[in-house]
Amino acid sequence: MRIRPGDEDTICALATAPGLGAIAVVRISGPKALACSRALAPFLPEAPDSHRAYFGTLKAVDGNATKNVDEALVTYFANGTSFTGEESLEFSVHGGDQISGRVVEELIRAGARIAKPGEFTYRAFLNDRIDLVQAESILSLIESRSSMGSANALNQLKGELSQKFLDIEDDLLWLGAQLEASIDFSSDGIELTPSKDLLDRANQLQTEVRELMATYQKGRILRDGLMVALIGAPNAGKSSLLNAIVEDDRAIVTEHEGTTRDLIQVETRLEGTPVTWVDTAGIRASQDDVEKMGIERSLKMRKDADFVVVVIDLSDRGWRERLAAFVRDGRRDEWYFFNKTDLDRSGEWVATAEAELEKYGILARSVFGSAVRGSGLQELKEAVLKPVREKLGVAGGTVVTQSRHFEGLQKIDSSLEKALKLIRGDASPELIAFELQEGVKTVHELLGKVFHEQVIDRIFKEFCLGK
Ligand SMILES: Nc1nc2c(ncn2[C@@H]2O[C@H](COP(=O)(O)OP(=O)(O)O)[C@@H](O)[C@H]2O)c(=O)[nH]1
Ligand SMILES: [Mg+2]
Repeated sequence: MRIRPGDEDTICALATAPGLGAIAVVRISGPKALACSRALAPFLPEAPDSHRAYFGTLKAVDGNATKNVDEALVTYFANGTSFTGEESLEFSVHGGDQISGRVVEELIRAGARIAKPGEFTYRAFLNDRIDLVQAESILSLIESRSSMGSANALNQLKGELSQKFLDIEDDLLWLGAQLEASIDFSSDGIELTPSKDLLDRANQLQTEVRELMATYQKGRILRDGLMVALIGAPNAGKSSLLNAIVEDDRAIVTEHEGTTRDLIQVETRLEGTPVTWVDTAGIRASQDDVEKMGIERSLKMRKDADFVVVVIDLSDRGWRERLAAFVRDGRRDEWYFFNKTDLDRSGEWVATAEAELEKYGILARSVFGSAVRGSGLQELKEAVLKPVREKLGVAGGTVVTQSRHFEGLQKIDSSLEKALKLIRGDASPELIAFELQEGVKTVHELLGKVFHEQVIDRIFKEFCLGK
């Protein structure tokens, strides 16, 4: 199928990562794929078998002479049977950029052009091999950073999420048809008597749309992982805690206040989920400009992070006042790490503190420990993981990971909301039908059934070359 200029060209590119490797794969796709390939791979028959690999020597003309380029395994895919839906071939050659670069050059000389980023996937979309949602899943699959993330992307590629969108479209169309059926062409004009069934189904659909929207947070964690911020007063031991957790000397630790001035981020994995720990500048009133900017970043991080740990130094005489201030200004889901328990000679710190924490109702969100001794770390990691486990639940189920899909669902939800209001308010059927139609349109945009040049460009631009 051809929509834009260049869509009918034969395209080629290196499909594997550039650099050293045992083999490199060059892919070519389009109406002239075989003709271009045979210029370089004369051992290919005029009518090769689809999905069959042919082995032979690649040859290139160099002045008057013909030179051997490499020995290669060339796989042929007939028109209509390949990933792109077009005639395609894959050249598996020896790795390194030299030979694969030469193959690409020769294919271009024979009439192909270099593919744009994501253009192979774009072709698959153009030729109806996949819809837009599936195309996006390919990118997620390549970029996924956890096994759960890649499993989810694979489900999306198989069409699980697309099917959900199609189901929504079906329901919207059903509602539209019911609506028409409930129009009463009486003598005094058009009257609408919506059946209870219509309202029920519309409500039910809205619930389903919202349930799907609710998976987005889980989807975001699958995709991006979790951001955990360590905040607190200067010298509470935030940097020491970071170093102890990631088991590496990443942040500078000194006995001087105001040592950490910028955010320090270290990524780890907890049960396969990427977790980024962020050490921050200690929060206090400061005259120093640089420190003040650092503190602003700490405060922003305290708002934006998925999980906040307030570090309190229990050896500090003023810890009660500090705690009171942090509880007062903080989010209600923050956790507290009471640090430096190794300095407790009386053995009474924890018990005394517990009574105090009970007053604030934060005992269940508190961990006692010592960054220096490494105690309490496991308990803290468990605390971080608990909401992840809850949100991720048991693996499986359709999950929305892309903001584009989430925004589409939001639009559908608001169309439904308007339609429901109109139905209840006895509005004219055309107005209701219009809102339902808007919902259907959004589904079409999501799946790429309507061609939005900017949307398409934005999606495929994200891909790497050769995909
Ligand atoms: N005894 C003891 N000292 C600690 C502990 N954690 C941090 N410190 C010390 O407290 C001081 C400040 O630590 P640092 O990690 O730089 O605190 P930050 O300002 O919150 O980042 C340093 O001298 C650390 O060695 C701990 O668990 N026990
Ligand atoms: Mg620090």
